[in-house]
Amino acid sequence: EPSTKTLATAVGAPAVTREEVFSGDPYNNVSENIFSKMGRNLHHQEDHPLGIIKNVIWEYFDTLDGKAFEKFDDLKPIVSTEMNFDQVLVPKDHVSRSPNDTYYVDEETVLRCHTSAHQTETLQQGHDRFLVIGDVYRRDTIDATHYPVFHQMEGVRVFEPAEWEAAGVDGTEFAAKELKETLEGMTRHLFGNVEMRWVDAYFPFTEPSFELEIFFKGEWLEVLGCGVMQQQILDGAGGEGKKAWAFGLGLERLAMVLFEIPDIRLFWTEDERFTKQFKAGDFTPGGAGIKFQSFSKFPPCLKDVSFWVNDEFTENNLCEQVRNIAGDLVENVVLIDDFTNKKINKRSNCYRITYRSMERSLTNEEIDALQEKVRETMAGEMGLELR
Ligand code: FA5
Ligand code: MG
Repeated sequence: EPSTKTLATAVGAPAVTREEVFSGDPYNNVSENIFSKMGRNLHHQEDHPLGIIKNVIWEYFDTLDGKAFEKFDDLKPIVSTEMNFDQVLVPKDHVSRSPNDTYYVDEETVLRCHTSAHQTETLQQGHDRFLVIGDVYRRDTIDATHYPVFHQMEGVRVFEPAEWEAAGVDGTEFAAKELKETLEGMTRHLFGNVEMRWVDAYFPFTEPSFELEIFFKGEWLEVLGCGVMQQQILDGAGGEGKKAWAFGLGLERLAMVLFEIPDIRLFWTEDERFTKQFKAGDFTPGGAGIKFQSFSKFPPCLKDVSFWVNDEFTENNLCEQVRNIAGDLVENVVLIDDFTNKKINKRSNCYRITYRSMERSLTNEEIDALQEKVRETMAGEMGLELR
């Protein structure tokens, strides 16, 4: 039954009420499953893997010369579309604005899909070097590395003309160089002495834009996105004539590789076999001080469902329904067959849903009941003709 109380929050974090999230607006697409994650504030727990990563990065920014970076870890995740998209120059027709990708409270209010939503307001308040960390929300597919709620850290630093003039280079070049040095230092602080490479990237809010990759445990891994802030953003936030850089990173991704956490659902478990394995003081660069020992390899259960695709069908919508029904018991949803019957001009898809608990063995009855509900929802609410 939906609860009417305000969600419990960690100290210092704002409460999120049902009324704020469920507006009754026809545009609203937030689910109970998503609401149940709001206010958990995993990043406020210092012995949680996300709290550990947050503090290790904060500690690095405390060691830098000059004025300290200010830190914001309790900004409300409910923001205007203006903040989430317009202020950071996301084009009107960008896919991320679609209700297929973003959770809308109403047509002008969303659950932030990135911490970049707070760049402008924080600059407007006069802060010129800061870090913002928080939970962000995205409708997405289901697998071991994707979850509809995850955590990001944003960093912004503003420079005065005197700083690049003294260096004898232009502002953009100066900011880009400083950005790269700072983030290489942060990456060594997290990963030790790893091989790194800069890759050109695109973000609407930075130019030039880069991604930093590291060679870690035999693979190239994207660590973060960043760039020199579009001048229009800085100008609109009271920074005319100045230059700034910005970066954004995903904390789960870093924690998963550093601590060898195999499934993103684990961050949300309250099972002590998980939570007791992490202690803030044990962190060492490269993560060797903390290694997650898997406690559960319960058997997976695979269920296939075939149907004729209709015009409204999207994979994100299916995944949202499956999450609402099965919660964290769903591990993976993958398209395994896609064909068009030319004679009747209909397209058929088959999805394979993998159910598995991180904590216990599931019974056949339990899984059959979940799968039956998924099928009912597909045939009912989603209007699909099952095969
Ligand atoms: C952004 O969100 C940009 N706002 C980052 C940025 C900030 C760039 C400032 C430039 C300047 P992107 O969508 O790539 O970029 O997400 C950043 C990180 O979030 C990714 O590298 C990844 O680590 C993480 N991430 C993205 N989607 C998910 C997901 N569904 N689950 C877990 N982590 C995710
Ligand atoms: Mg990316």
